[in-house]
Amino acid sequence: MASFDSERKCHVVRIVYDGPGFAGKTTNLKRVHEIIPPSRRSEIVTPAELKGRTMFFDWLEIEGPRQGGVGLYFQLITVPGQIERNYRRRPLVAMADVIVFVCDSSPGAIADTQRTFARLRASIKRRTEPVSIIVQANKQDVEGALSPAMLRRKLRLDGSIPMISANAASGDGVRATLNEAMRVGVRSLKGAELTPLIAEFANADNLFDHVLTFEDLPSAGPVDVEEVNVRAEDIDVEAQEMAAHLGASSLDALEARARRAAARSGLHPLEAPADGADGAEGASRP
Ligand SMILES: Nc1nc2c(ncn2[C@@H]2O[C@H](COP(=O)(O)OP(=O)(O)O)[C@@H](O)[C@H]2O)c(=O)[nH]1
Ligand SMILES: [Mg+2]
Repeated sequence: MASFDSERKCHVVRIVYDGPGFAGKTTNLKRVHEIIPPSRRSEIVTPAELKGRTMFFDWLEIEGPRQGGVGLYFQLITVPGQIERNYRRRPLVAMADVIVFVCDSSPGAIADTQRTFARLRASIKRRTEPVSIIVQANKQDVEGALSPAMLRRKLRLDGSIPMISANAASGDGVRATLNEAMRVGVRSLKGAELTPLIAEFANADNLFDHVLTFEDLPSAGPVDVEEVNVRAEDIDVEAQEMAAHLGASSLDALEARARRAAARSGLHPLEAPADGADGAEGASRP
């Protein structure tokens, strides 16, 4: 799913924060915005925020370390959590390269968290491509909060799914969650054929226009506005650490794929010299 943006000549990995309303998705983005230096992040864009609720999405772009000589950006996007906004949430989950599922660990919120996670499982089944999930056990500061181990049982997660304990309000666990999502996102660059970045997902403005088209569907329900504010954060993950997830040979492959994606788009082919074999080429996309 990872894309190549031929305008900026860079890879784009989309990290979508899903979870029930009030779990702390927007708070995660706000903290990220605080900890990432302005030179490496955008501002948070939250179209049509209403009384502090995310009506459509929050959006924040972070610059990551270059991969295989090509720039890398992470787009952080939160979804509206309320079930009535599911028609707005669905296209955002469908385009995710990585999903961070934010749990409200308060004892009274477990039913909502389970329901929302079931909805996520259903959305993932609809996808043609697999997606990695990271679960954040947020609001660990609340009295009687379910432990990460208990949440794992309640959500029936096997040990392969990373679970990160957090108090997003104070910032605890926000960076760890983001770092894990970025690591997984970089791994997703490794196997997949890169597709040219679809214009609808290129920036927050276009994404807003895209999500608005779902308002016209008969099943769309009443129009509401939820904003997503995502800011770039201070990324702790070093370039070498990122590269370690890929391996030197796949960095070359990555660059080669980026070049081909640029060529396919016919707009701005990369200026890097033409390469030879690309042994790590993934299967072609459907
Ligand atoms: N006690 C506590 N409150 C939190 C935490 N994270 C977020 N909140 C609060 O929960 C409320 C909902 O957060 P928000 O980020 O808007 O939730 P969203 O609907 O998932 O985007 C806000 O009042 C936050 O300040 C946390 O870890 N602990
Ligand atoms: Mg929100």
